[in-house]
Amino acid sequence: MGNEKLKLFAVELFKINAIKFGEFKTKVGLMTPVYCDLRVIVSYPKLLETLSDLIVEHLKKLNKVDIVCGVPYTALPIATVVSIKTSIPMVMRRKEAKDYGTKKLIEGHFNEGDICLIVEDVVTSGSSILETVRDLKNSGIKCSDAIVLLNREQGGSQLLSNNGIKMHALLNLTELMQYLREANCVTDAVVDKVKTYLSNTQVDPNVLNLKEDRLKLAFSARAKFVQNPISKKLFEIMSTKKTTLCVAADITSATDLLNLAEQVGPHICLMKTHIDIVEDFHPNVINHLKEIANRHNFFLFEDKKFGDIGKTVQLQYSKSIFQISSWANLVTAHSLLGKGVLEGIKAGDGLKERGVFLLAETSSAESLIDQNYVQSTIKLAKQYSDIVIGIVCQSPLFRDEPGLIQLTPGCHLESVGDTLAQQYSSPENVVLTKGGDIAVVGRGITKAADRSAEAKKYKELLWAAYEKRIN
Ligand code: BMP
Repeated sequence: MGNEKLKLFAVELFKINAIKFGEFKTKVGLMTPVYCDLRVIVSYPKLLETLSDLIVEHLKKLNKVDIVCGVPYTALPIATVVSIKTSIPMVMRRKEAKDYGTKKLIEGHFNEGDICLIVEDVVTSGSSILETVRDLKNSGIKCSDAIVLLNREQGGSQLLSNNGIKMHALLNLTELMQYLREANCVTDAVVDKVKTYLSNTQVDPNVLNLKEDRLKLAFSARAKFVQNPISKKLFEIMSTKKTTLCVAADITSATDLLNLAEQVGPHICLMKTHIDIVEDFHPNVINHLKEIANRHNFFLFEDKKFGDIGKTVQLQYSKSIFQISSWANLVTAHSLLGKGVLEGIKAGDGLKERGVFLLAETSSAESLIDQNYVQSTIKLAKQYSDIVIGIVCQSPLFRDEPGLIQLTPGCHLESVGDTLAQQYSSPENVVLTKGGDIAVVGRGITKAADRSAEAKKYKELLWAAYEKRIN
């Protein structure tokens, strides 16, 4: 791999605008004076071939590899050409979280223990490579080396090496700047600007940690990612009681509500209420419920689905005959009106330790929620991670947030739905296909002849599916 070849290649990249200078915003929101985006290379087959040749030359110096994998998406075509030129088979990593469970994470044929070479265009922190490595490793593939075109020299190499990956960069940013200067593509001022930027923006590799896949982690390990004390305690309850069952106590009689709490208490982590459907409600009911919840070690969770302006939510949460904030550690909220709802809950009087499950998707058929709404809900949840402890949804929308809990309603062993648009899945489906951490079961338990036995059955099925998932 001669420097001349690389130098010519660097100039070509500059000419096709794959390397730009100015003021750009990076993926993590920081400003940078240099931006490298090799997505355009697919429009220049000759350059794509040159890059692949440079990678192949380097690849020959490494130990034998069985397969190659490009980090999606930019490096996919690069890896494809490398694969064709070397006859080394390729695999592809799926990036879409939604496909988890229904589709494989890694496409292509491979054997357990195969050694995979990672191909990437540009490395800043190294976290994109690590996400790909994580999925490859979860599929039984070994990874130890990554060939990359450009190392931006911002801590990526160290992070990768901390995680057992040796990075082989064809170019680093300092060399690139030198080549472009020599070819008169940039001025001394630009070179200096990039130099200053580099020395000011070193990422500490010790603070960079790859977020682990929620679906593969034990609850006990996930507890360390959260700050909210209720969330921490909920993970603890789930681990120690070995239960991910939330009973939906949609009961209209106060006595029956308390009966249900006694019957299912030993088997649940959460009791979800719609307290405003209790026809003979009296504040004393709450005292009894609190005592039962304490004794059986579960949390009370009012499914109010707050969705008004912040001030109204604050009043609905703390006032009224139900005084939700005085007894329910957890509540649900809609994200439709944005942050005001969460601010309203935070501003309410009542229990200090409180948390919210934000509704992103529903089990009700033909809801009006679209993908934009779903993604904005997840974003809001991340912004309010002090109060939002989880998401109510029907698919694994957030795999890289191990601290967030997925609550999935619509779980029933026998029925497929009701006459009012409710849709059901089996406990195994909820956990393994839909990615649910906690499953909400209402009528599947409340209508059973022996509610206690039925709750135990659901608890055990859900727990077995969870163990299968993390193993
Ligand atoms: P059941 O299992 O009996 O269908 O009860 C489901 C419970 O979960 C109800 O209390 C309902 O309000 C709630 N729920 C749901 O069914 N789907 C959702 O998308 C969100 C919910 O809160």
